[in-house]
Amino acid sequence: MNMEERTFVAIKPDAVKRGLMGKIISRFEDKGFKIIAMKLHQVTIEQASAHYAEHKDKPFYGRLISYITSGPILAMVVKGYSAVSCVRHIVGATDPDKADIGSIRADYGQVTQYNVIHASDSIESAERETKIYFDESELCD
Ligand code: 3AN
Repeated sequence: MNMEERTFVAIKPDAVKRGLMGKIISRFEDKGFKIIAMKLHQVTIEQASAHYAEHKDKPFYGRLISYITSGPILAMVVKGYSAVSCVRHIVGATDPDKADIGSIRADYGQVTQYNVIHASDSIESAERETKIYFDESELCD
């Protein structure tokens, strides 16, 4: 059964710099999702390390932390039916070259390292990631 859920989404620094925020936000609004929190935010090293803790032993970890802290992100909490899986579908596979045509990463990205956008992979990750970037009082739910 479809359930209303909240998920955490971040438009990454390269996409903010490229002026893609409006186009990307439209994808979620066009689908009918509600954006219940949003802010342009410079990620701190502490937030980046907390967000990507599961990747800390990966060879790309250092580059990932530099990338996500290289300029402001647009952090959002998106709400809707099956939001976690549906948003991941709209976002596309991690590698933009393998992402479905029409997904955000396929349309706007070229390589995995600069893949435009982040979206939580489970309800638990969404809760955890939302808390890294937002106070509960900032959510207009
Ligand atoms: P997703 O963001 O699709 O859930 P994860 O959680 O596997 O993918 O990876 C988190 C982030 O780490 C990716 N969005 C990407 O920026 C970076 N990343 C993942 N794999 C690689 C890789 N092989 N090379 C460079 N960066 C990577």
